[in-house]
Formats: sequence, C-alpha cells, structure tokens
Amino acid sequence: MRSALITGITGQDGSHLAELLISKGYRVIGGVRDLQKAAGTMPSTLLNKVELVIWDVLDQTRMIEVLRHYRPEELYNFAASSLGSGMYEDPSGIGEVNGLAVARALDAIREVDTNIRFCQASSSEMFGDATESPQTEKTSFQPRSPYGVAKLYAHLMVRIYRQRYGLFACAAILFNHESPRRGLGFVTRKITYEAAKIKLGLAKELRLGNLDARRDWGFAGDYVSATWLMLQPEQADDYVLATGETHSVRELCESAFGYLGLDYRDYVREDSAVYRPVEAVPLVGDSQKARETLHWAPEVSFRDLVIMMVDNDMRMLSRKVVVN
Ligand code: GDR
Repeated sequence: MRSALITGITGQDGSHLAELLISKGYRVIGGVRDLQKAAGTMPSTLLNKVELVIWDVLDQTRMIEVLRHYRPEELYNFAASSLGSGMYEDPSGIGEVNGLAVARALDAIREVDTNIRFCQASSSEMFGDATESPQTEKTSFQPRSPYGVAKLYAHLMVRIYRQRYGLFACAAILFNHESPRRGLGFVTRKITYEAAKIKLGLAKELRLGNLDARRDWGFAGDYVSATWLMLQPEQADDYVLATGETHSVRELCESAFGYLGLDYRDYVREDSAVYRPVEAVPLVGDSQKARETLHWAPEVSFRDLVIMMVDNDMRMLSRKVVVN
C-alpha cells in the first residue's frame, strides 16, 4: 500500500488531497498541531480514514521521529499560515511556519530517507509586484508581503535540496484556489456565504474591499490532483498551477448574487477598511508546463466554482434556519 503524509490536512487543500489519495488506495497520515482540534474540524467522513499524528513544524526532532516511524513515500506540505488580509501580520511567525519549517522538513527527509518525495505548496504571492503577465515558472519573484517572502524562501529551499542533495522535491506555484471549504476570511467564500445569508433574510448587506481587484481563481480539488501528478514522474520539477483567466471581485459578486436571483448592487458596499491596493500587473498564471508535462488541466470553470460554493452555503445555512 502506498503511503503519504499530508501536513495541513485539516485545511481546504489537505482535506481535498486526503480524499483523492484515499480514493487511490493510499494509507494517509495527517500531520497536525493539535489532535483534538483537528478531529473537531475535519469532515467526519475523512476522519475515520486517515491516521493523525502530531507534527510540529517548529520541532525538527519530532519531524524526524514521525518520518522514521511512518516512512511515507510522499510528503505534501500544506501547513501554512494563510489569510489574505493577514499577509502583513506577525512577519516572524509567518516566516517560521511558511518559510523555515519547510527547510526543517526537507532536512528531516535528508536525514531519514532521501527517497521520500516532497511537494511544497508555493504561492502566486511570490510574484507580488510581477514584472510580466501571465506568470510562468521563469517569471522573476517580487514578493510584496512577509507572507510572499516566507513562501519564496521555502520555494528556493526546495530548489536547493533538489539540486544539492538530489531530493525529489517539487514546488507547486498555486494561484488562488477555492472550494466550499474555503475559510470565510477569503473573498470568494465571504461573497458566497453572505449572498446566501442575504437570500435567506439573515443579512442585509455585504462590505467588501476593492471590487475591481482581479484574481486567477480555480477549484482546489483540481489543484491538489496536480500536486499528486507532480510526484509521479521520474524527474522532480516546479509547476505553475492556474486557470490562466482572471475575474474581478465584481464579477464574482455578479455571479454569486445573480445565481440567487439577486442584483449585487443592491447589497454590496465598498469599505475602505478592507481595501488592498490592486497589483499594477495582474496576477494570472500560465500553466502550460503542467498541461504539457503532467497532462493536467483545471476542470471546474469559474462559474461552476461559484455555483458549487453558493449551493453549499445555501444548504448549510438553510439547515441552520430550520433548526433555529
Ligand atoms: P489572496 O486571497 O489575498 O489573493 O490570497 P483573498 O481571497 O483574501 O483576496 C483576493 C482578492 O480580493 C480582494 N478583496 C478582498 N479580499 C478579502 N479577503 N476580503 C474582502 O472583503 C475583499 N474585497 C476585495 C483582495 O484585495 C484580493 O485582491 C490567497 C490565499 O489563499 C493565499 O494563501 C494564497 O497564497 C494566494 O491566494 C494565492
């Protein structure tokens, strides 16, 4: 039986990947910081199928112990501090978790078993003030937040461990990827959740930042499939994972509210408190390399993604209304 360790298994990407690997017959081990908390946040259907183990990104001795005990063939690192609006908060904490911890994990692999294949969740935030659009694996990195800098440190360490120590270590440069499991702090879920609340009479308005901000939004399930594909070939490499399309926050509102038969202009207000400056060069990925080498392509369209999220929020909130 093949085995994989996923850090950040309680999060959106970790849980989608765990489901995928279980469907492929893997033994899945989830590295978590707090077993009880993890058990409380994971979908119950998944909880019975994975083994959870304490994996503290700040404790290298523990990482080595866990790798020695489980000897996974694949290690996916989705553990990260990630909150759009929090990209500037706690720079040293972000540096530890999103940056240094990755060097520790790579070093633990080097010490325990260099055959363990590693995939790091890198981020389009590393492009920051991008110099060109769309961005590819060759575009230069200009991060503009502590989050982007920490992710870039990790990204470059993956490359170093691949080149210097011959590890099978890859980085997926992930553009925004969403799903019904997205946290409410991110703009996609904030919109689908609040639109559903408004439809059900549970809220009256939605305050957002810049409606003209644009992102390359894909479906998280499609992106974790690509991370699995990345660990299967003979050669390790880095890949941009993106749809190649951008949409504005305004289009997102139009789509979500429109699907519910509402006009977003009647409910959405711009609020300078959550305003972030728009990038001069749009963040949009060119995933030609992944498409050609891994034969990967995103399957869920922007519209279908929005509908999937709105439907989920409507179902969830309707149950609450009935209970109350
Ligand atoms: P992002 O995601 O910062 O791109 O990071 P987020 O959903 O927070 O923002 C997307 C865009 O929407 C604009 N925006 C708002 N954002 C939020 N959160 N709340 C609002 O009210 C709002 N109004 C407008 C933002 O300014 C931005 O332009 C995500 C995270 O998953 C990171 O961890 C990951 O690395 C990157 O995507 C790729």
